[in-house]
Amino acid sequence: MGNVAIVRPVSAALARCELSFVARTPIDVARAARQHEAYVQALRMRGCEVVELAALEDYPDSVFVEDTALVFDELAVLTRPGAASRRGEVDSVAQALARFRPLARIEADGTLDGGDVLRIDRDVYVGRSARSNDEGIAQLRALLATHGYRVHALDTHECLHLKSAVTQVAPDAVLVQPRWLDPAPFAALRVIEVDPGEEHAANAMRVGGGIVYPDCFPRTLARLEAAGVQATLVDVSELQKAEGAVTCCSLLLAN
Ligand code: CIR
Repeated sequence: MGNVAIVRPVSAALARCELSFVARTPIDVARAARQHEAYVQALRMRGCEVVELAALEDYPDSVFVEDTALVFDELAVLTRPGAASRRGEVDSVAQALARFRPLARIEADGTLDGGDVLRIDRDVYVGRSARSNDEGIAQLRALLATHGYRVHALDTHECLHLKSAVTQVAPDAVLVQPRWLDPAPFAALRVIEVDPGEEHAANAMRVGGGIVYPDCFPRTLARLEAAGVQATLVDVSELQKAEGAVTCCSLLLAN
């Protein structure tokens, strides 16, 4: 069984991205594009077949494809992103996903960003955030109920998305930023906390039996390695200035 990763190149307009909890600093878009290419290469090294969508130059945040859809084994759910500036990113993702899955869609007035959704087996954790509202979460719950998934809404604090605060790093382990999320719902798993000095370190992308992980969190990396997690490191510093990280640049499908 392999993985397909759907990605999209960096928009030339990246510097006009949405920002919520990160201060705006100059972004070197050419460097961001090179970092994205290296990230895509890291996905290939971890065994992914990569499907690259056409660039959407008029959508500054369009490299962050994770927010536009949720992919399950049985179906894909197109989101209605919480930021109005991002809603036009969804249709081209729909075209690409239609090859792989039956499609469903979050409808107005629901909002949902893929970055707020963490699936662990049949449990689907959804951040109730500025981007994902109760209506969007209720629609997702209804869509997934017939497929046997349990949807749990979780409150996050001071971060953009649920997956800014927690990601899965092994079948039995999550990586958590406890300042932004109460880890109690994950007590049945091993909970690895980020190093307190590495605020944004909780976003890891689990793929190919290990993780793709930013190269700028050495102390949290040491904790992950001590827990037996194998990491492929990437420099995503320019994408981090756009409040992105590693999960947000892919839609991952198991096939
Ligand atoms: C935004 O605010 O929508 C983008 N600047 C960053 C989105 C990052 N997405 C993610 O982590 N899933």
